[in-house]
Amino acid sequence: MKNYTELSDIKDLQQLITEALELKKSTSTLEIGKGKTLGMLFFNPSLRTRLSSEKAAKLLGMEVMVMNAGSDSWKLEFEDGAVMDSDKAEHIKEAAAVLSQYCDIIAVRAFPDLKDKEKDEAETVLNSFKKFASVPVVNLESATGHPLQALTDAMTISELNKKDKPKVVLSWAPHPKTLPQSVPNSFAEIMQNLDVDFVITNPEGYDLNPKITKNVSVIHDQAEALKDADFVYVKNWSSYENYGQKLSEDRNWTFSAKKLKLTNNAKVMHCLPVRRNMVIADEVLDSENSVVIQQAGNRTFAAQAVLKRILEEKVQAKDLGKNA
Ligand code: SN0
Repeated sequence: MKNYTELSDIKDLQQLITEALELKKSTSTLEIGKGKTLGMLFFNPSLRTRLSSEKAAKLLGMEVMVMNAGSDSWKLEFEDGAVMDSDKAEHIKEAAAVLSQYCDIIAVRAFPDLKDKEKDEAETVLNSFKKFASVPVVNLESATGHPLQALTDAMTISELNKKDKPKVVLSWAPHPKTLPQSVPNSFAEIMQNLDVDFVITNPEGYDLNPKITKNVSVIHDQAEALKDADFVYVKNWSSYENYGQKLSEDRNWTFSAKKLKLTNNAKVMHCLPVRRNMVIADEVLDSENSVVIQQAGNRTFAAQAVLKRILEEKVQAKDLGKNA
């Protein structure tokens, strides 16, 4: 694996999931990352992604450097040819090249602005790091995807599943803010690569990008969609059609005990942070059905599997005498 910026960077999903589950059982720190540094840049807040990635890197023997790029560093300019007379003091060309001398892997979190669909879909921040860094780049949630979360989700479903082909439902929920489509996009993408019966349910106007959902059935009647579900992934996202807008805060979509009763005693998932009693009711989050804590725990091992793959590829490339 050269970079991990999108799910298509994974060539063997089942094998990577197996490896992540094996890493979870292992108690030893590996040597492969010794003398190597992971640099993480956050343009947005984080709890799990930051700490699980740091832990994953350390379990591989790596050193870790973290920076809140939005507040601690110089403001970065991404536009080619810009006359830099604004508040942006440093161009990504220098920043990425310099960081590449300090770090062996650069990981970046950069949410969408949710104002201009084309601009967000261009993934300027992530792609600029890919373009101007000379070391591998990892996506810690970008404008359109959260592949580390999706790998964790797939790992958690594999770990808990007892059926040949479980029914998995991605269920929209109300939220006071407008949130990215990144988490549901990546979840929808990875579910299409697993042997599951996958359904999405959301109110009208909240259909995700059809290029991502492809042939997945989208059911606007939540009760119908939840029938016989073995896993329910609850998540809010802002409208894709009316880009970045909040069209509804309909509490009828909150995932409550009543909704849970419609399922096959489903395991309930969420990437966290979760707004209690808005997205998921206390009675569900505090029940045996909720697996959100186990899911968050798995973030470490999904990240560890990915970082390990990247380091292995670097070692291989070096052995072959290539400039890795
Ligand atoms: C982010 C999102 O993409 O939905 C990160 C999830 C991993 N979530 C939020 O920004 C939630 C913020 C809030 O105020 O609840």
